[in-house]
Amino acid sequence: MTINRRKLMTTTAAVAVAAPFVLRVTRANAAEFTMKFANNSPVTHPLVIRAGEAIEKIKKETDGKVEIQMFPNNQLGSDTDMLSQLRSGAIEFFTLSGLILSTLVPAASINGVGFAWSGYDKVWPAMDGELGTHVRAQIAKAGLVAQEQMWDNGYRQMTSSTKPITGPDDLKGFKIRVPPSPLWTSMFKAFDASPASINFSEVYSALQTKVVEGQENPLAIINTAKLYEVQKFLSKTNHMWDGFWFLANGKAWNGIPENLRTIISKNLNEAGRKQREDIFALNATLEKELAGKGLAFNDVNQAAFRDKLSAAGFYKEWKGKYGDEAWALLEKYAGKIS
Ligand code: X2X
Repeated sequence: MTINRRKLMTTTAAVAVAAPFVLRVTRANAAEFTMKFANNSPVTHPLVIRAGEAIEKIKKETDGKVEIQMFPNNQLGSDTDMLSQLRSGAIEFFTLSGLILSTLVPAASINGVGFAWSGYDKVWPAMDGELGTHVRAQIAKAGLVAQEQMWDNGYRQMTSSTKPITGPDDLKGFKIRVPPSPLWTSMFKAFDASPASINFSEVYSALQTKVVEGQENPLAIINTAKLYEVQKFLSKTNHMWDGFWFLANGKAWNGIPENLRTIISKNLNEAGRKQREDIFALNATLEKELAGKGLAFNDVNQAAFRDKLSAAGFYKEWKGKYGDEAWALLEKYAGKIS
């Protein structure tokens, strides 16, 4: 699959190089805006599949004026690299976890506060409502544009190659990979674990070579990135909810005429809503599938983890960082957090 996709990308690049010669004779169909969309997601992940559909529709509905080339699976580098590329305008679009975006826009990690969300019935109204609006306003201040609808990454689960995580005590000294984001590091430090910030592009090999014992990710990522090949245990901690903002370089975005922007946004948001449904459906089937692939599942008592975070002052610290106003928005949707 990866090889095919790479071949496809090579072909696309070759076509793009040859395009100027073609354009002389088919001027009417020439794309006016050829843009790049990069992401970290495996090619079989619903994000890549639904974005691919949106890209086709955008091309059709703009009569070929807008052509978006997708570079999935960290083909253009790590999340950290791609965020730089987005800011410089080397790429126009990028899907990024709000938690990693927080390295640039601190408010953007707020949806990832540990054990905040009891279910999607709370998450989506928040992110489609005032909490999302608050974060998007902060993103705009950094010169980036976030589409209205966030895409789902999912509820995150802990995996390990050494032992199952059955309660917070199992995290003591546990060498765990976390994405580059202060909230992640802070939370696992509060558990007395030993977190290492590693971009997703390096996670499989970090687990394979045992640089770290474990990692945490939603089921759809664990499956599509084949992390079950290098992990033995999966603890259903549901410790954070994480989603992807569909980001654009602000300058590039504002350079697109409004009528075309409307078509792009409509299709991206529509695809995002479908992608949310895909992830939701996968959550119902993936436990069985991953168990079949050799992962041993266990449940946990979430309250024990939350109590440990409270005792470590984690919630107090992050409430202070986000500020009372943002925290009140989080609690308005998620319920009281302490
Ligand atoms: O880096 C990760 O673990 C991932 C794939 O979940 C994110 O994009 C945050």
